[in-house]
Amino acid sequence: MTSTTLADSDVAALGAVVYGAQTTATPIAKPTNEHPAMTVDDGYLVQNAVRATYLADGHRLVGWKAGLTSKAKMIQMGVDKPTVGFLTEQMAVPEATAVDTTQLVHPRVEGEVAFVLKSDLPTSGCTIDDVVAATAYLLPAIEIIDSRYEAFKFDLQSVIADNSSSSRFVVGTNAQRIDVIDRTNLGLAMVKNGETMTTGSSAAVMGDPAAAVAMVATVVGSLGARLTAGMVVLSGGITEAFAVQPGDHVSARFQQLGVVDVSFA
Ligand code: OOG
Ligand code: MG
Repeated sequence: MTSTTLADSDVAALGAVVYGAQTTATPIAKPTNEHPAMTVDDGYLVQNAVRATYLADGHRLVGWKAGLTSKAKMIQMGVDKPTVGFLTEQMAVPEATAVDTTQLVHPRVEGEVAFVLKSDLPTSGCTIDDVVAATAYLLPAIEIIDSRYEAFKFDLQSVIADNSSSSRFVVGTNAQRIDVIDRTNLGLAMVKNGETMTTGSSAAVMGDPAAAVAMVATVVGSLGARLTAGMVVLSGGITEAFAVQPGDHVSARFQQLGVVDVSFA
C-alpha cells in the first residue's frame, strides 16, 4: 500500500458501512463524497476490512475476480483501470437455482471466463505463462454484480471499497483444458428471456483473459493475499452488464465453453 490518506479509524468505519450495505441490500453514498482525497490504495484497505469481516462471520474465501478489464465495462462505468475483488462460497450460486433479488440492490449480469487453479500463483510479477501453467481448466460463468452505491454510480476508489460490486456468481459445468481452446477469442452471446442482449469476444478482456488473471494475482499479492490451488478466478465482464429483475432468465452462450444459465426470483 503505497499511497493512502485514510486514518485506520476511517478504514474501519467505511468497511463497516460497506459490509452493512452488502449484507442488508441497502444503497449507500460512495465514500469519496465524505473522503474526496481517498486513493485506490485506500479503496483496497477498505475492501480488506470488508473481507476480514466476512471471514470473521464464517464466510469462506473461494476465489478472486478481475473487474473492469474490458473497454465495454470501463466505458459503461466511467473508469479507466481494472480492479480486483474477492469471492466467497456464499456468493456462489448453483446453476439450477434462482437468485433471490430481495437480497440485492440493483443486480446486473455479465458473462465471464472463469479460471480454476491447480497450483498457487506468484504474488508479484505474475505472467500469462504462470497463469496457463497454474490453470486446471476454464468454465463459462455469469457474474451477478450489484453496486451498493446509489444509482450504480461510482469512481474507482469507491467501487474497489465495495469489493468491485461482487455479489453472486454462477459457473457452468463444461470444463475445458486451457491448452485445447483459443481462450483469446471465444465468442459470447448474452441472452435474457430469449433475447440477445449483448455479444462479444473474450479478446475484449485485455486481449487474453489470462492477462486479467495475472493482473489479479499481482494485485492480490500487494494486498497480502494469494491466488492458490483450488480457487476460482473470474477474469472480467466481456461486454457491458445489463439489469435483471425477478422472473428473468439469463444464459451466457460461449463458443467452446458452452452455456451457463441463471434465473432470478
Ligand atoms: C464493477 C465490477 C466490474 C467486471 O467484470 O467488469 C466487474 C462494476 O461494473 O460495477 O465485475
Ligand atoms: Mg465481473
